[in-house]
Amino acid sequence: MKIQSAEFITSIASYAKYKEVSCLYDCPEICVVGRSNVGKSTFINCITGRKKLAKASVTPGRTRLINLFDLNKKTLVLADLPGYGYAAAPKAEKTKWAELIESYLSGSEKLKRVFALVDIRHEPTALDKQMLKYLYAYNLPFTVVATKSDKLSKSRIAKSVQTISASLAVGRDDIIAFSGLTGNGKEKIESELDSVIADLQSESPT
Ligand SMILES: Nc1nc2c(ncn2[C@@H]2O[C@H](COP(=O)(O)OP(=O)(O)O)[C@@H](O)[C@H]2O)c(=O)[nH]1
Ligand SMILES: [Mg+2]
Repeated sequence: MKIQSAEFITSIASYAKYKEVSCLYDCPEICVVGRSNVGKSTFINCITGRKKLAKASVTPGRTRLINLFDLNKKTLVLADLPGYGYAAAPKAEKTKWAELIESYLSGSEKLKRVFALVDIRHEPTALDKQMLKYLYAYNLPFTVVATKSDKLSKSRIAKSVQTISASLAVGRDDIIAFSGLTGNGKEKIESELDSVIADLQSESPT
């Protein structure tokens, strides 16, 4: 699915507010998770073709809210989750983010696919691994996206994907090397979106 239209719906600071807002639409949801600065906003801007839809920031840890976007006129709703692992954040704030992310991931019935972003240049962090465990525990279908692939040569990309695959115990074919700069991997993401919609049609009652 190519994203033809993408519109910001609203920002959400609490799970209660999410419940209120998500009642107003009736389509599957996808979300983007990853540590702060991994490239979530850039990923969203790239796949939607809208350079400024999600604010990409040079200051990490700025997104404290869940931002919801309408894709292709309520074909899908995309949730941009606050990034984890921002060391400089005050502890109380970290706890608040964790609560929001956890209640969303465990509670959203509309959520059909999680795009878990990791930096292709680094071994997944402890928090990345924790996130993956969490996704397994809650039985949430996910796709690992290895961002910033433009920073590596082709052979280094293959090696990194191998490392990430081993570290997260995820099949190599289930990891998409991606660059928001060059658009590498964008088509694969688009076919993942197709499969989200196809899965949904096959599970709906006749
Ligand atoms: N070279 C390169 N830089 C990227 C890419 N994606 C993100 N960045 C840079 O990484 C920083 C954080 O990106 P951002 O999208 O704001 O990350 P977020 O905190 O996860 O939303 C910014 O300086 C981006 O320009 C990418 O694919 N390639
Ligand atoms: Mg962001």
